[in-house]
Amino acid sequence: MAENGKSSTEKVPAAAHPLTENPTEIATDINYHVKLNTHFSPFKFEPEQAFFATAESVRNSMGGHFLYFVRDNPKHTYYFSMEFLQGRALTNAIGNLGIENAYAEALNKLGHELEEIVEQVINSSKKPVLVLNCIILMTGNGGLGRIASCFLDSMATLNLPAGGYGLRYKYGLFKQRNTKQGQEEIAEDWLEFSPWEVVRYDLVYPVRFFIYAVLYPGDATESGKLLRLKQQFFLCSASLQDIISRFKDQRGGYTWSEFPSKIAVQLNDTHPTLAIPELMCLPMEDEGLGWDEAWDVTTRTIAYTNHTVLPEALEKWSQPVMWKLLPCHMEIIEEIDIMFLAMVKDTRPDLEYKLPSMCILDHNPPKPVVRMANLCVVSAHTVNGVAQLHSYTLKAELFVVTSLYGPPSSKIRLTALLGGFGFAIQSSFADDANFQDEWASAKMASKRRLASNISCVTGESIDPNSLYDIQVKRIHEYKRQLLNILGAIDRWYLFQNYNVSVAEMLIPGSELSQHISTAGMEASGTSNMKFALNGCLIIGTLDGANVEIREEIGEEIFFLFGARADEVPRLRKYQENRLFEPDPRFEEAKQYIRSGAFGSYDYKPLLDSLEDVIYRYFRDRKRWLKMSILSTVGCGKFISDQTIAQYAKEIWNIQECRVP
Ligand code: CR1
Repeated sequence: MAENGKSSTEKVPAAAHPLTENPTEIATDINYHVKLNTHFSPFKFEPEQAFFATAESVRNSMGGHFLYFVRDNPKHTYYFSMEFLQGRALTNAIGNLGIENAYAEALNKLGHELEEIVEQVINSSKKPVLVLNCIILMTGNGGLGRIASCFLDSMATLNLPAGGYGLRYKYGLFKQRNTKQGQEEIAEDWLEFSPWEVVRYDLVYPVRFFIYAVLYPGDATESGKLLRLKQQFFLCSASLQDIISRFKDQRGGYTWSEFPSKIAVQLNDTHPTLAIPELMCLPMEDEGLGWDEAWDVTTRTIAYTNHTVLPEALEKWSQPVMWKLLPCHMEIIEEIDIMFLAMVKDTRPDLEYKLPSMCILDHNPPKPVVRMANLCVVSAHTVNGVAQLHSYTLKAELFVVTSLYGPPSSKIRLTALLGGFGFAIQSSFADDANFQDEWASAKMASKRRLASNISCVTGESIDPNSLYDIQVKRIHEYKRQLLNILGAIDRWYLFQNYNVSVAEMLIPGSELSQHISTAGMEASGTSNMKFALNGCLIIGTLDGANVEIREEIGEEIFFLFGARADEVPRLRKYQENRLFEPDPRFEEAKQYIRSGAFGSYDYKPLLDSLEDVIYRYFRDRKRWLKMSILSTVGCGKFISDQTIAQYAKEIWNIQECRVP
């Protein structure tokens, strides 16, 4: 008997149930897992045990799904990513399977609350820092890893023969807190408590290095860089060996030339680029495949998604380091570069002047580097950006020469995260008074939930009738948090530790959200889609996916801000020549900061009179609600299921494969 008086029932049922929706049967099944679980003492049934047993019950009931692709041997897609930003696996799984209510009821029968037990999980998250006036600043990437996880969910939803490969980091997560000494990051040993892992003892592949303890080892030190490179190679090599071994195991034997008709590999940004030379190297070394054949297999298998145009974010590896660590792979990369240069000179002499920026190996002293994005662009059969404007920039400015290979697909979009609302709404509902009332009360419930959480975390109480105006982004100058902070100087709050679970509460609870990056800099943005989908109005620049969101939902319900991408260069010049007169409120806000009211901040130039418009709209409740409803209605195209269906058709050439 546990201290809290809860105990498991005495009978051990005979077996687990496949995907039942009957609460009584589920309760029996959970009990079965409590009894047979070797991780906890059998007499306890506290929230930890309940969580573990529930997760195992759900996991086992999904077991059959893992096997069904083996039989038909269809073409598979493998998504390679150095990051997967998962939310709560249990809530996610039962939500997606539509068995949330059944499990909640079953747990009730056993004396537990579903909401309470899911709190047991350490929430997979990236590294948040601080929220000022609901501006949440994160370090590290958010979108890239979150997309990877959403994509896996969508692959499952769409019954696609597809999966992901990533690393099992020991310390994948960082809790972040602010102390008087500054920001502190604590590594979280998240693996301690994961009922979702299944170890496959029979699958072991030799990879030359394995020192991979931390997600983003400090890039500042050489050893940190080396470790990161080793992690990347480890991911690529082990994953490809696994894929190749499955390919060879197929019935009826194999020939290498049919590999690309059985396998598609998608590289999530350049982090897994070493998959390119590794896919050349493995069959050439192990099976004596010739260069031409290996190149053909590789280029027909690999596709690449670019996530950024910022020069400092485009990965480059030191040539000497690569030669030391991966000499054979460097030989292959060098050969690909030579081939590429010759091909451009041969077929497009008019583009030869672009080669210094397009070639893979940049030999310029003192730091000769390998440009990973260029290697991907040269070798992948399809390259895509993550929003229309971004794909256009890639083609027009960054990778001009790639148009040799046909245009990169330009219509790839991302993710969505539904918090409070269903999706079967039509625009005709937007004016319906009853529907507006329901909408308002759903929003109010989400705002109260968020307010109560903020109050727990910070002790601050927030009036649920106020306008909830949110900006959540990793810290970067182009995202212009400083601009927002200056604009927010006379209105403010505090929050911490942003992660997927916080997002699930924060986004539905928001009414206005800031996406004000300098136009042309944000490849896509992903939270903009989630906010808009949840009926939160966007104030934003014509940048990344904002452009398409505005197009979809209608320009009259998007608060447009700032200059267009094509105006930015002129404005920069203008500012350089000191011809630019900032709004006097910039000066006032800066004065206020200098007075020491917020500690010692550094800053840059403020939201304009747009805010007056926003507050006027917000006070007109009917108008605001209508805009909020229309925002959700217009966001259908940003659901990740749509994106993945498009990838499956246009890039991977794979088909749905239904569970019998
Ligand atoms: C981009 O900055 C985009 C995400 C997901 C980021 C952001 O605009 O929404 O990718 N890029 O596509 C990135 O993390 C390493 O590059």
